[in-house]
Amino acid sequence: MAIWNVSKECMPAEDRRQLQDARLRKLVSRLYHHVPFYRHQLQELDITPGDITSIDDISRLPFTVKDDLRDNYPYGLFAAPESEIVRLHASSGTTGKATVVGYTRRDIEVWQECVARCLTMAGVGIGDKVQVAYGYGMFTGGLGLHYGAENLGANVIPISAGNTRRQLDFMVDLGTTAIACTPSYLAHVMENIKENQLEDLLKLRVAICGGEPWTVELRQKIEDGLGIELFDIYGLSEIMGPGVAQDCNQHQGSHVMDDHFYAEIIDPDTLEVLPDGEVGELVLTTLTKEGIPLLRYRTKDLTSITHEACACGRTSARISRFKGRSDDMLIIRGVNVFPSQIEAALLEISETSPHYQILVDRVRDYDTFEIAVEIDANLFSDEVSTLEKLSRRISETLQNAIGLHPAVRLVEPNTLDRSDGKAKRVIDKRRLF
Ligand code: DLL
Repeated sequence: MAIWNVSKECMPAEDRRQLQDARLRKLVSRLYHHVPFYRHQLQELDITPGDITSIDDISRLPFTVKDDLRDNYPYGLFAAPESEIVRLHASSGTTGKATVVGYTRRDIEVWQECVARCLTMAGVGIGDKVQVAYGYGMFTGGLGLHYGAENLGANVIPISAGNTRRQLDFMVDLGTTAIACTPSYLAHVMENIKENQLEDLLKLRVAICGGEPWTVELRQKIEDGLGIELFDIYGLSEIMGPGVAQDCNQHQGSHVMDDHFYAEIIDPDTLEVLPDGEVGELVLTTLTKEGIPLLRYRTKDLTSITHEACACGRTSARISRFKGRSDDMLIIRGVNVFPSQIEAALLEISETSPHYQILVDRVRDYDTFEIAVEIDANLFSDEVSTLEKLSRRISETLQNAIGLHPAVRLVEPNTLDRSDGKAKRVIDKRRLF
């Protein structure tokens, strides 16, 4: 079985630092000369590229937030000319517009390498059959895992998300040894495997799960239920996609690919950098990206970091299991959703009022998603079919806006709780952390 050369992940701390120093210098110079947004920011701070000499200088550099990508939509933060961009992906923005990211050929190579390194950490290699059940398309999950697994030399089964019956047929017939999908989808797949008594027909050994928060309890339940080992892969499209970090077989935190992504933890209120072990917001700088490199991107994901070497021999920084987010983004069935997107979509429908509630729960490890909307009391005297049509229209509008079909419940005015005068927009009953 081919294993990715782990020398990069095991390099001595001093060598790693030197690499990061050199890469940060090059990055700042690239941004200063190619991205007006960053040039203005650096000029305002009175920083020229020559002032940044080592990775320790990173704390002098400005932060980037998701809204900066939205404000410069779609190409404003690109540092490479259009002719060098070979792929575009997108994820949810906080309002109507998505966040668009672009990759040069070199960026795709680095991404493949990072995912191949993650798969190697999970013991996957040549001869393995990797069923990629993340969605393909603008979401980075499917293609990210696909190219990484192919780069490693594994057999890729590019089935994409959904259609569980077909997933099971191929899993059995093709002898899938590794599956890559969201943990909640894997829980659903497990139920189906059990219902159809397929356990003895499977060759499944490992699962590469991520894209949404999940608990150690869910991991344990699936590991016990299927007799396989689960790995926790992390990433976000603004930085690259899956493969920014993953846990090894020690499962003591996720190794950050920190020859490519420099990780810091900050206090989200004071923006001070926190020491190892303290929980705060993960901030990532893309040290080698060409298409859309970002300085100190605030991920809003809450975790802590350690720089202690791991028992597996890797010396890269490790981040602990995520403890939540510092913003209001929900991840429902693996899809990122901002309440502001839902509000903007509802406001397009004249019959709805601005009073709504988003209810999310998890039933048998699967997310349920309902929107309750107050509508004009007079509408309730209309025929039932009118209300059904309105519900359908709301659900379709939301499907277009956020990519998910919620159940819609139409309620009379003043039904939804507004205690303290503040609307409680989101009721999330899932226990994710
Ligand atoms: O979810 C990339 C990805 C795909 C990662 C497949 C892993 C597997 P986005 O759609 O931009 O990218 O969403 C990124 O998802 O900021 C986290 O809040 C959350 N997230 C991703 N992986 C994990 C994980 C992809 N392993 C956002 N644990 C991130 C907890 C995760 N949260």
